[in-house]
Amino acid sequence: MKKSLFITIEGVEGAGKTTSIPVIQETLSAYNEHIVLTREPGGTEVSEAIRETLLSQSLPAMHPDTELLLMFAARAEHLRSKIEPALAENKIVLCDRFTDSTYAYQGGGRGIADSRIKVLEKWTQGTLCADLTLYLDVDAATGLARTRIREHSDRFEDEDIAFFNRIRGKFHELMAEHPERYRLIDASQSISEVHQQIRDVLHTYLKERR
Ligand code: T5A
Repeated sequence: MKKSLFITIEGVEGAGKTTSIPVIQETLSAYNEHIVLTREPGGTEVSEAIRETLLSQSLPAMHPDTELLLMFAARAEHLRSKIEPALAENKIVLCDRFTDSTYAYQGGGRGIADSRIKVLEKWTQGTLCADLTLYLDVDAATGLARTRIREHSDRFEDEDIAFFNRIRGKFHELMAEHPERYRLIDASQSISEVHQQIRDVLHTYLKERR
């Protein structure tokens, strides 16, 4: 049985992705202790440099096409130098956001057509896609309220609520399109309830793979 797994975590800002990572790692380690934790945009030195540009508030606004191409530039580097080698070594790759975020943010949020994103997805990823996507669902206002207690925001967090409502709507479309890999987590619940849902979903998923 193949031990490598590519798992992505998705959701609007403040859904609780980062907070859930230790629970996900701990649950997965019973299956395969070789886990590579990474994130997008970012994950490698070059991709993290691109991330800084993407999230920077000190630069003037960038065109949505530029934003889209930078996301995929960061992803190409991340795939070639980190994700693909780890999967080839039978490791689990656990990635905080991946291409579904591009469909949600640059597609749903910025209005770029899916067909244009698909071209770049195919070019960059070929047939590689996540085995499992944990989608943490919370309404945009609740998620944003959780992040807005932070001292600093980034370029995306400064967008208005309509932008994040479109993003959540797009995640729901993606979930309907890919029921085989999407698992819905109700992220409006308390942190401990969210973590229990994640454990349950992962245990069921891993059991089905055995
Ligand atoms: N992006 C990314 C694109 O536009 N296109 C792309 O292709 C990709 C890959 C990345 C940005 O880039 C965009 C999307 C993003 O805007 P980021 O900083 O990585 O920037 O943004 P996020 O991934 O959204 O990180 P956040 O920290 O904002 O959200 P998380 O990780 O979902 O939330 P988390 O876990 O940090 O929690 C936030 C706060 O809420 C509390 C936590 O304690 C924390 O204080 N919290 C809860 N409180 C109550 N109940 C719960 N259930 C809670 N869960 C967490």
